[in-house]
Amino acid sequence: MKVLLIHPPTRHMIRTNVPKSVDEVTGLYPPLGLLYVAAGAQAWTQAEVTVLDAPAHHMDQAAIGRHVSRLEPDVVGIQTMTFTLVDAIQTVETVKSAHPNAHVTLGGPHVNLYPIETISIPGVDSLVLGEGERPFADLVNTLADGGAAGDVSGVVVQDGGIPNVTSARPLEKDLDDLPHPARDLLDSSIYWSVLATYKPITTMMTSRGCPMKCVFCDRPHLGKTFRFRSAGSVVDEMETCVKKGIRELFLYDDTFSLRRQRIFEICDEITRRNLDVHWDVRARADTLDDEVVAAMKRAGITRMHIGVESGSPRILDIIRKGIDLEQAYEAFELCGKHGITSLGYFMFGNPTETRDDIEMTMEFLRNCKANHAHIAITTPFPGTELYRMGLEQGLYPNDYWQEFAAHPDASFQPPAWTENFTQQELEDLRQEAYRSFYSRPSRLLRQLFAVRSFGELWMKGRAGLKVLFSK
Ligand code: B12
Repeated sequence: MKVLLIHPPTRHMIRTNVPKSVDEVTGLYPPLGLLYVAAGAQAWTQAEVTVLDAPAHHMDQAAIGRHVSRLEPDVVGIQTMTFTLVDAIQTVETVKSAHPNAHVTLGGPHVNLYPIETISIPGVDSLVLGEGERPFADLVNTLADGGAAGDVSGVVVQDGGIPNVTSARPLEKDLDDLPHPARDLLDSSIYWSVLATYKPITTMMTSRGCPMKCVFCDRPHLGKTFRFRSAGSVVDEMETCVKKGIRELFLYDDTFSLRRQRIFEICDEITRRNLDVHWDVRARADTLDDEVVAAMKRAGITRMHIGVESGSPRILDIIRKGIDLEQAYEAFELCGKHGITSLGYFMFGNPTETRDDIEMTMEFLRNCKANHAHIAITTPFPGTELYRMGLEQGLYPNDYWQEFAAHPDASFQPPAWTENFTQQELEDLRQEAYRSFYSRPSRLLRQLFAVRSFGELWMKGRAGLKVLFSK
C-alpha cells in the first residue's frame, strides 16, 4: 500500500490580515499536522508513506501531477485549511486526473468546520475528522483489507450522493502515546524563519487544546481541554531535532505556559540533558512570573509570543481575553529583564471599538517593552464566537464562510469587523501604529544590537521595511 500525504500549494491562499508581501518574507515552516498523520501511518500500518510539501518546493499543480503519476499512490491525504481550500481542491482534481484509482481523503481544520460542503467536492472520497493520526491509519488498513472507508469511525463519506457525517473520535487522552512527527519524511534543512537566529528551524507542539474563551479564536478539532505531553516526551523530541542539526524550535502550542509546574519540568529536563537548543513559545501574559521566565531562559528560550490584542480594558473584556494591562506590561518587562525577545500581538477593529480604544492600544504599544509587534485587523475566522456575533448582530448580511466552503473562490476576501471603521481606516491606523512603534530610537537600537549576523540584519531589515511600508 502506497500512501502520499500532500501539503497543498498556497498560491490561491485567502489573504486575511497579513499582507502577501509580509507573508513571503517571514519564513518557511514544515506542515506539522501532516507529519503527525504520517508518523501514525508509519507506526500503525504496513504502508510505504511519503510526504509532499508543495509550498516548500514551489510546486504547482502540474508538478504535483507528475509526482502522483510516477508514484501511483493507493491513498492520498491532503491537508485542508479554510484559507488554502482552493489549492486543496485543485490538488484533488490533479490527483484524480493523474491517478484516478487513488482514494483521496482530506483532513485538517477546515473539514471539521464544513464536513458536508467538503465531502460534496467532486473527487473527494472521504474526510478524516479531528485528530487524524489513528483514524487515518485505520482508514489505510481498512482499504488495504478491501474494506469500505465508511466503516471507519471518524471518517466521513458519501452514501449514494448523501453525505453521512459521522462525528470525530474522542480527543487523544495521552499525547505521549502518539509517535513524534515524521520529520525524516521531509528535508529538514530547508525550513527557516525571519525571526530565527539559526537555520534550519522546525515547529513542535507540546500540548493541544486551549480552555480560554477569546472570541476571535477557534481550534475546531483540538478541543477546549488543555492536554499536554510529559517533559520526557517533549525533550526526547527536542533532542531528536538537535541531532538532526535543527538548531531552533518554534513551539506552536496555543498556550505553552498554562501549567506552571510542567514548564519547570521541561526546563529542568533540558538543562539536565545539557541540550544546546533554542526555542520559542506562545504564552499568556497572566501565566508568567520572574521565576518561570528565569527557568525558561536558563533552558535556552530565545523568544516569546504574547497575545495582548488591545490596550483598552473595556475591549479586553468584550473579546474575553481574560488578561489585564498590568499583566501585559509585566510580561514584556520580564522578557526584557531576562534577555528574551518578545513579540506582542494586537488587533485593530474589535467589536464596539472606538478611536479612543485604539488610541489606548497605541499608547500601550509606545510604552511597553515588546521588541516586535504584530498588528492584525480583526477579521472573523470561521467557527469563531466573533463570527457568530457578526452574523447575529447583522454586521454581515450572509454566512459568507459557509458560502465560501460550498463555492470556493480564490478572489474571496474575508471582511474585517467594520462596525466603527472602514477597512482602509483600520489599515491606515495600523501603519501609523507600526511607525510609532518601530521608530522609537530605544527600540531601533535594541533591534540593532540584537542581530548576530549581516544575513540576519538583511533578512530582518527587509521584513521590517515590508511591514512599515507595505500596502
Ligand atoms: C503551526 C501553524 C501554522 C504554521 C504551519 C502551518 C502548517 N502548514 O502546518 C504557519 C505559520 C506556516 C501557519 C500559517 C498559516 N496559518 Co496557521 N496555524 C498553525 C497552528 C498554530 C498549529 C498547527 C499545528 O501544527 N497544529 C497541531 C496539529 C497536531 O494539528 P493540525 O495541524 O490541525 O493537524 C491535525 C488534524 O487537523 C489532522 N490533520 C491535519 N492535516 C491533515 C491531513 C490529513 C490527510 C489528515 C487525514 C488529517 C490531517 O490530523 C493532525 C494530527 O492530529 C494552528 C492552530 C492550532 N493550534 O492548530 C494554526 C492554524 C492551522 N492556522 C491557521 C491559519 C488561518 C493560517 C494562515 C492562513 C494565516 C495567514 N493568514 O497567513 C497561514 C496559512 C499558511 C499555509 N501554509 O497554509 C488557522 C486555520 C483555520 C482554518 N479554518 O483553516 C489555524 C487553526 C489557527 C487559527 N487562527 O484559527 N500556521
